[in-house]
Amino acid sequence: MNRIVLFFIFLFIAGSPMAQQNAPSPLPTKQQLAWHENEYYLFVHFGPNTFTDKEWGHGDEKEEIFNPTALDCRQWCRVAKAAGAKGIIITAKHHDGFCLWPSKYSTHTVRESKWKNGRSDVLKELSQACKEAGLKYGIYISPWDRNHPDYGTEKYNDVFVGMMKELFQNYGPIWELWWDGANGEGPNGKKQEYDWRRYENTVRKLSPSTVIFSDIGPDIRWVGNEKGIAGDPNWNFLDTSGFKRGIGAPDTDTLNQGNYYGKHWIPAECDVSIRPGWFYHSNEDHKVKSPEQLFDLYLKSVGRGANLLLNVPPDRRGLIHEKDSAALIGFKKLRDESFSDNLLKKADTYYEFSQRDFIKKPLLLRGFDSAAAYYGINLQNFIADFRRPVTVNCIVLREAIHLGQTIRRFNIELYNNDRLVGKVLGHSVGRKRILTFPATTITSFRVNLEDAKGNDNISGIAAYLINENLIENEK
Ligand code: FUL
Repeated sequence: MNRIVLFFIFLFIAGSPMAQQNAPSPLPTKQQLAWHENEYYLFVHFGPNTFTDKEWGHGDEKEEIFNPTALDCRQWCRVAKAAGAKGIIITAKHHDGFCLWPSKYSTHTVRESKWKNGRSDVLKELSQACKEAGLKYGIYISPWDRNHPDYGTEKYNDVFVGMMKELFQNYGPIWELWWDGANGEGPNGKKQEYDWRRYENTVRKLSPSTVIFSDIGPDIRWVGNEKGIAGDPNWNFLDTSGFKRGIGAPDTDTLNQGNYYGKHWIPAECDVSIRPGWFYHSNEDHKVKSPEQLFDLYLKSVGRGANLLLNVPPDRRGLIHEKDSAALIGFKKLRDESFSDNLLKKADTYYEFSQRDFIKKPLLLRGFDSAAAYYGINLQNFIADFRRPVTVNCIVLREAIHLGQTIRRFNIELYNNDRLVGKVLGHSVGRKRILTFPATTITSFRVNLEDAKGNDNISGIAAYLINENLIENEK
């Protein structure tokens, strides 16, 4: 066979589904693994838009309009803590270009505002408050800048890099950095050629432990919508080659579900606002999402293996509004009530053909709320025997994702004594999979693995009976 024919045969084999299946599956980095464990945290949109009732400021707003009357970042942190959120990500600079810190690269900052006579720095206050409260601190910075005179020229890339240096040098450690992919026109009508490679190198050099979010990572991907809903299935993998941030990004369905055979571990983060807008508008005070709506979003984000970034915009005082904090506390209460009593604690757990209690319960339960640092159990033929009738409507699984994400399809048979009384189907698992179904009285359940990419490893299983009204089951 001549070389050309051999080359084409190689190409054919390399591109075949079989070869893809045998390719090693990507694994998360240490930073990504830690990121997964912070499953839910707050987003804070704050800036001139808060005072002008806009969502996208034009960049020509006078600095003096930024004038919170009672700003208190400790209050934000108290609310975040009470709500069980693990951190706060703040819009250091939104599209209007206004900097919430006194950047030397701009004349459109808190320094030029009247607030505290220009001697103010929201980033510093929040970074301090997060440290005191033990919360993660993250920063959103929009490359798109509708104010900066250099925007649209090569010089602006220096400005953007310089700004990021200020952030990392003065306000670190920064846990997550959020790059918005939007690229509109600057004050002179020009669009910018973003030097993403340089931006990324800058961050990696200054702070290797920071995870970077954008449409396509490198560490965390956008989920493809602003409703807070991850795909079902949801893969932690994405192919990024040939794609760009913003307009050149993969289509939103792909971002929503990821690529099963994707080459990179780039998990999804679900960003959504507690109100219709990202910024505070008093006419939306009666449109704050209810605890039940937030719980539903939790099921569709964290419950599908993604993280939830919930936006709670401070008002013109610079405080989280009472309505929002009440909803957040209600949301926390619903999560606590729903997931406090793992019915599996009282069950025998084993594999078919194995001795009862072969699977040590601590193994199943210990990994549940902490990073799983050990080999998990397999899913196939896993049986939980409650030895008495119990009513359940929710089963939660965790994949040992430090070993990868492999489970593609499985089902759970529900038995009442020997009678099959229900069957629950599932696709991806990932960091956490919350399956809900109509309440069913059972004495045991059994899991069957239908398809997986490689060896499957489960690090936690739990069963609950949660308030029926919180569950919206697909019929
Ligand atoms: C988008 C922005 O245009 C919105 O204003 C908001 O900041 C959202 C989180 O990202 O791209």
